[in-house]
Order: sequence, then structure tokens, then C-alpha cells
Amino acid sequence: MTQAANAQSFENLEIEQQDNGVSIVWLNRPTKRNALDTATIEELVSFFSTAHRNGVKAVVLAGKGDHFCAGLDLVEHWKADRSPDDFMHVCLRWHEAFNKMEYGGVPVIAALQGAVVGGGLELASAAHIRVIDQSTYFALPEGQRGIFTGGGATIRVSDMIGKYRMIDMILTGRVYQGQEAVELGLAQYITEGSSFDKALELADKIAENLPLTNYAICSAISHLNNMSGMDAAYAEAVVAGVVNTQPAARERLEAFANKTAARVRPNS
Ligand code: 1HE
Repeated sequence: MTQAANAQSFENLEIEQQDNGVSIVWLNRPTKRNALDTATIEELVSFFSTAHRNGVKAVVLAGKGDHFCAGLDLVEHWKADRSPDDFMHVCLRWHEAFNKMEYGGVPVIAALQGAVVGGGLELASAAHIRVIDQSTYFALPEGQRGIFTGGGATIRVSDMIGKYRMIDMILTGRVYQGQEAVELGLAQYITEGSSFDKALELADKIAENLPLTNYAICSAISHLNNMSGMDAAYAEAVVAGVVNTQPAARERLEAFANKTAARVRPNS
């Protein structure tokens, strides 16, 4: 694993690039519990805007220290004493970053430990796969802080767990963790070991898929879900027309036809 020679120089993110095309994006403000200040959001915009063009095949998004992310940097927000217009533009940059993640075509696997709260949950919810461990817990403390979500929780968190559970979380500060969090849809995987190790294992496997196939999975599905059924069916056919005839797929199809490709079997 190497620090990329061509990696953009970041202060609040640390990027490691593996030889197989997997990049590990670390939130790197552990003394502030990886709270999201404006500089971190700009670095996320910058990384995810160019990830696909830079040949990144999959991303593990992780936080340094004991907590994934404590959400909005409340101290920066308090000190800045922002106007409504200022904070609207802060939120628009969060959306820019998180939309680049969700729609950018590069699979993002979030490795979650400790607190995944407020804007930290909004960030995690823009990943395609979330992995938790025994220390991970989710909450939306905005109600208690006297503020409101501004980084997409009303869209993505309510999409994951349903509108009324999301409303309960923000009204009461309710915390979800463990198997219950998985069953509700806050994460797809829970591990006894480290969420980072499991997320990296998944990213390594996903990076073996063809990039155009992963692009469709991690861009088209989200776009299609925003469309009417009729339009989504049409657009799905167009995407499949492009992806399913890509020259790079022919080798894999031939291996299946020749009976040399692995078959799909139930878990043992
Ligand atoms: C922070 C932040 C922060 C920690 N902004 N500085 N998010 C929250 O309401 C969560 C607020 N944070 C916490 O509840 C706790 O810090 C944790 C559970 C995450 C971790 O607890 P702990 O005991 O390990 O750490 P700590 O002692 O509370 O904090 C350590 C340092 O991190 C301390 O700084 P220091 O300079 O005094 O050492 C804290 O100030 C700092 N820190 N969290 C700024 N969030 C687009 S709208 C999104 C709206 C939201 O995200 S609301 C949810 C905000």
C-alpha cells in the first residue's frame, strides 16, 4: 500500500492507494472526532469529483481514531456565527460532496466505528455499503443541539430506515447499534472484528468487477430511483445496452460458456 505520488495534497483527509485500484480515504481529524469542517468537505468534493477519472476502482471511507465522524464541526459553526445564506451555501457544498459519492460511479464502502452521528451519518449514508463493528452507534443529535439536518439525512437516512424512524431519531436522540442497526437498514454488514478489515475485503472483491459495470451500479441505480417507473425502465435498458455489450465483458461471458467460470452456489 502506498501514498499515491499523484494524490492531491490534503490536510484533513489522508489517501492511501493500493496497487489494485482501491483507495482508502481516511477522515484525519481524530482529536476532533473527525468533525466535518468546511475544509474537510472541500477535500471530499475534490477527491470524489476526480476519483473515477483518476482510475480509482473502489474506495474505503474510514475515520482515524475511535469514532468515524461526529458530524458538523459545531465549534467552527458557533465561532463563524453564520448568516442563513452562509449556512445554506455550507449545506450546498455538503450536498456536492455527498452527491459526488453516491452518483460518482466509484463504489464507496464506509468502515464505521464508534460515533456515526449527525452529519457523520449523512456522510456514511452517501456510501454504497456500510460496515459496522461492535463499537459503532448511529444517532441524529440535531434535535438536542437546536439545529436541523443539512447534509441529506432527510433524503438518505429516511430512505434507509423510513421517514418516521428518522423523525424519531432526530426528535428524541435515539441511538441504534448492533444487529438492530443492520436489520433497520443503517448498515449491510456487522462484524465481530474490525469494520475496516471487512470493508477492505469487500472493496478488494468489488475492484475485480469491470469498472464500467461498477460505474453503472454506483451511478445509474441512484439516478434510476429518482425517475418515474416508465422513464427508469427506458433508462435502465439504455444503460444495459452500453454495459452489457462492453468488449471487456466478452472474456467473462466466454468463460461462462466454456464452463471455466465459477458458478453461483449457496453459502456453505
Ligand atoms: C467536536 C465535535 C463536533 C467532538 N464539532 N468539535 N454532532 C454532535 O452533536 C456530536 C458531538 N460530539 C460528541 O457527542 C462527542 O464528541 C463524541 C461522542 C463524538 C465523542 O465523545 P468523546 O468523549 O470521545 O470526545 P469529546 O471529549 O466530546 O470531544 C473531543 C474533542 O473533539 C473536543 O475538542 P477539544 O479541542 O476540546 O479536545 C470536542 O470539542 C471535539 N468535537 N465532536 C466540533 N461535532 C449539515 S448539518 C449537520 C448537523 C450535525 O451534524 S449535528 C450533529 C453534531
